[in-house]
Amino acid sequence: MASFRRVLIGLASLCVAILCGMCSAQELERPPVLPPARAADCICKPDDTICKCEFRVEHRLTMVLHEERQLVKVDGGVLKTAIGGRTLTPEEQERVILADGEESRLVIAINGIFPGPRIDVYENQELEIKVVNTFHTDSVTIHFHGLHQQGSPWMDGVASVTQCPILPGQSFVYKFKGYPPGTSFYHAHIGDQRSMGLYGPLIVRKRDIEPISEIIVTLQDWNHKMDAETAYFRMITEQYDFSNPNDIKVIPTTSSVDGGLFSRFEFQSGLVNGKGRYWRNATVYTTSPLERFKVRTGILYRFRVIGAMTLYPMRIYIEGQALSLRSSDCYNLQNTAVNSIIVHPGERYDFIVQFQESAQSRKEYLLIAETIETAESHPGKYHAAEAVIEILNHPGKPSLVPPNNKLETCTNETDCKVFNCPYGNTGSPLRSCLNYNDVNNTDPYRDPKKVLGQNVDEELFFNFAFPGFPGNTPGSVNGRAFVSPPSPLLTQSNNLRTQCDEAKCGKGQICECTYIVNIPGDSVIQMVFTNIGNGSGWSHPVHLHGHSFFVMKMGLGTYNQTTGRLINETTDIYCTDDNNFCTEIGWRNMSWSGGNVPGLHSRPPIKDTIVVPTGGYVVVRFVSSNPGMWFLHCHIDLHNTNGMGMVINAIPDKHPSPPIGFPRCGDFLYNGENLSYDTDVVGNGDNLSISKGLMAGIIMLWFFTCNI
Ligand SMILES: *[C@@H]1O[C@H](CO)[C@@H](O)[C@H](O)[C@H]1NC(C)=O
Ligand SMILES: *[C@@H]1O[C@H](CO)[C@@H](O)[C@H](O)[C@H]1NC(C)=O
Ligand SMILES: *[C@@H]1O[C@H](CO)[C@@H](O)[C@H](O)[C@H]1NC(C)=O
Ligand SMILES: *[C@@H]1O[C@H](CO)[C@@H](O)[C@H](O)[C@H]1NC(C)=O
Ligand SMILES: *[C@@H]1O[C@H](CO)[C@@H](O)[C@H](O)[C@H]1NC(C)=O
Ligand SMILES: *[C@@H]1O[C@H](CO)[C@@H](O)[C@H](O)[C@H]1NC(C)=O
Ligand SMILES: *[C@@H]1O[C@H](CO)[C@@H](O)[C@H](O)[C@H]1NC(C)=O
Ligand SMILES: *[C@@H]1O[C@H](CO)[C@@H](O)[C@H](O)[C@H]1NC(C)=O
Ligand SMILES: *[C@@H]1O[C@H](CO)[C@@H](O)[C@H](O)[C@H]1NC(C)=O
Ligand SMILES: [Cu+2]
Repeated sequence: MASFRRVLIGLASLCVAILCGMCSAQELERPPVLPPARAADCICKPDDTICKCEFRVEHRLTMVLHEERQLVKVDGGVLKTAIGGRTLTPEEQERVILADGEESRLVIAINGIFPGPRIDVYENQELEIKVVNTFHTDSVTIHFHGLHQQGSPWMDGVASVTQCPILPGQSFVYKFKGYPPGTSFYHAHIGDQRSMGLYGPLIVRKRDIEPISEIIVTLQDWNHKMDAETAYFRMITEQYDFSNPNDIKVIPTTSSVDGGLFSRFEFQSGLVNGKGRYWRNATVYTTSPLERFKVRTGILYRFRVIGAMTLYPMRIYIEGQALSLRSSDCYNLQNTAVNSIIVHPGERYDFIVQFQESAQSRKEYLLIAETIETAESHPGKYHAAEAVIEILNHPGKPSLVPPNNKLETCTNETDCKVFNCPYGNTGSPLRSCLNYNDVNNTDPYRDPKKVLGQNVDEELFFNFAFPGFPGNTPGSVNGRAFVSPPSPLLTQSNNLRTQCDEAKCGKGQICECTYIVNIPGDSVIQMVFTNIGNGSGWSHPVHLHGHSFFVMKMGLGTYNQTTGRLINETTDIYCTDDNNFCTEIGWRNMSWSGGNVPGLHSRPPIKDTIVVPTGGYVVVRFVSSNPGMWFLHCHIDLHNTNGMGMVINAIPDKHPSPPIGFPRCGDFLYNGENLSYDTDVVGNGDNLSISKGLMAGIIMLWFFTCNI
């Protein structure tokens, strides 16, 4: 036995020696990714058959040295100990969770960092992420946003839909394939934990793509006072400005240029990769250090921008630079030169920038992601996330407190192009709008042929809004506010007791239930997402799990051409009920039914998250081929937890079986000697055989050795 083990170890180290040689060679060729990988990150090697990482989910405080238990303050862009005022060493600075440097606020960290570690995986590579919940009270789940989970629907991470919440003290291994390739992210999928920092980048790489330097930008809106539950209740009630005790004021809801509203989650600071500064008013800001990307002129940089915001869409641009749009949500778009891109919560954008040396060039440029709230709706405030781009080969010293010149060279004659407006026009001659009707898909990996044409197999309408009688206007889809089941729908659907009751739901009624719609396999599914009727008017980026869909058409209302304000909602859709709750809707022109919609895109872009314009609609299509229970919801967590979500049960008769021992959970309704719930045994998935176990051990050993 002992000798057998020695042979094994010998074999393993031989493997390690050979493979490590290979992986370091690969590493040399790979151009840099900024920010550089840290020990906490999960960086897979191209040849790993299984890539294993551990994610310890924990609470941390901002502005402390965690190990030393010392409070930290910021002073003129420099971090110092709060008591004693000693300047931190670079190593200490790295360890401080900053956010906006205001207060010492509770956040969620993974492996000690905020936002969570970067996952860097290769296309179709197997990932095993062991999530360890070290919280005292809260449960967690993690959703890998944008990944299809084909064949592994139970790894989708939606609490009560695809799995039981992971309880404090428990671990759960997420095992799935890295697909599709592109820029994605992972985030909490229970309650509003994402707003506390439970998210991180997830990059799926093609093995053969032309190498290019990369800059990863995660965007977050930040409130340094509210935890997740407080934010939820502030949205439902009101929020107040207590700064002057003699004059307590309600903080009003802000809006975009079309009059579209944003819920009450007061924006205080924007964060790029967890760092930002708090603009006390439009001119005075705190000096907390920003994320800093060190670049060189003449080199192409691929920016991978991830919309991890809780609520606010942000328009991203780089001072004085043109952006070449390349992809969104993992799929390629025809190269389009734009000046800025509006990123909605849940969306991702890749664009390319090349910095040039010229007479006007500077040592530093700011990357700015400004919310799309109008100036009038938040007077005296500036709401933006910022990061510094430092040109290494330009003379001069970097600044500790970079100024914000908000340099954008738009004129009436050469207006700036804004991509992905959720409305018709910007209300300014300086900027013009492009949306998904105006860009073409150039992704060679998915052929749109099957979804083109004037016929579909299934046609579904989903209205995302807050309709209802005053006092009862929950977030809902088709008037149905989502109720979480006691057990995961995917694996313990027998326990569901809150099915939608057609007598209480539907035409002109508001109900609370677990809304599930079945779709068949091998079919062209058309979904029409709307944001209309009583309870419309709020921004909703809609995200479908398990799929990427073709965006066939974006339909808008009518706008004032001068001010950009919405005048009327779209007239293409007809609401059947007298209350205008739009719980049952259809095309006004009946001849559009069955897929015969005029103005469909001939080269439709592919997305998994799309904003539904206020007063408008989006037509999407996909071929149904991924059995499972897939959540379809507004990606603003606060709206989703308020009920704006539902489940697409894809190909119900083809659901695969979960792995053996997959966790089960549910109510306990005391019923004497009788069992009140189903006892069917689940699982006939993979049995871990000995040879597989040994192989995994060897791979793990290799992985860890290579990482040192
Ligand atoms: C911003 O705040 C500073 C300091 O409180 C004050 O001096 C300044 O007048 C304010 N500016 C505006 C535009 O309100
Ligand atoms: C740009 O157009 C707006 C509105 O048409 C006008 O008010 C403004 O004066 C123009 N600015 C310039 C520099 O021409
Ligand atoms: C998109 O493709 C269509 C059809 O090939 C073409 O007519 C159109 O000009 C393209 N749009 C852009 C913005 O290139
Ligand atoms: C929604 O409809 C209800 C019932 O007709 C009405 O009382 C309420 O004022 C409407 N709300 C809006 C925002 O139109
Ligand atoms: C558009 O807004 C302008 C400015 O408020 C107003 O004068 C004009 O009448 C509006 N146009 C329409 C069609 O409502
Ligand atoms: C807006 O819709 C109303 C009701 O359908 C209609 O009477 C009005 O003419 C529309 N206004 C515009 C500017 O389209
Ligand atoms: C209904 O739609 C069809 C197809 O687009 C069109 O030809 C027809 O004119 C429309 N009817 C009305 C009343 O708008
Ligand atoms: C238990 O089940 C038996 C048989 O179905 C039934 O007669 C009995 O009433 C049940 N007991 C309770 C406490 O529900
Ligand atoms: C798993 O292992 C059990 C016990 O060894 C065996 O009976 C069963 O057939 C195996 N299942 C599969 C899917 O291999
Ligand atoms: Cu929403």
